Amino acid sequence: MKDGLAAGDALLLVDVQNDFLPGGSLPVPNGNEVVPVLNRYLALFHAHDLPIFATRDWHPPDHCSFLQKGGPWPPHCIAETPGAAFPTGLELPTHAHIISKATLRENDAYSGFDDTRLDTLLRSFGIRRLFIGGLATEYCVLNTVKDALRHRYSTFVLEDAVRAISVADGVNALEEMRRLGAIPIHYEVLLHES
Ligand code: VGL
Ligand code: ZN
Repeated sequence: MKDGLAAGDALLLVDVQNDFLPGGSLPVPNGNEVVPVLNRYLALFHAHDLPIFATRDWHPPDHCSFLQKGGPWPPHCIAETPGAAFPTGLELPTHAHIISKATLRENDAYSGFDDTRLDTLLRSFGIRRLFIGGLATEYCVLNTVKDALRHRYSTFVLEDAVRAISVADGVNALEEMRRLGAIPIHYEVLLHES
């Protein structure tokens, strides 16, 4: 980050949902810690009048990724249930754009770009740089960042606002993101350049 926040920048939150927090059905260890940090990013982007996007895992009750269907995960983020909701402490502005993903029984999707209108929406807003944080580092954050780079967005990873299911896999995922061209950023640094 050299120039501070500007037109064409957007914040993208990935799957900050109750089921991925401690006490949820697929808890990310310390996943709750991203909430206050993301609130600061939300306030900063809001103060700069920059658009805010949030993906959410939004599965049917018999989704293919669930253990009873032969998938790898316990049932989680079932559409319209409290587990799929954003945590009450997350200060999403009312104008935030919500993108639901993996909504069909037969398909899973780790990336917010997978079978959604996200890319079209970002383009309609003239977004060129994406600032991405959320859960979990080595699954939906990693895959969303890879797709953002593939779609040629300048991509920043909010390293203080991501948490992994496995700490070691999270470290490797962040390394991979950097190797692919994603730029790591921390709130204090962004704040002082904005
Ligand atoms: C996720 C596992 C299953 C994620 C979603 O948001 O990282 N992980 N579904
Ligand atoms: Zn899922």
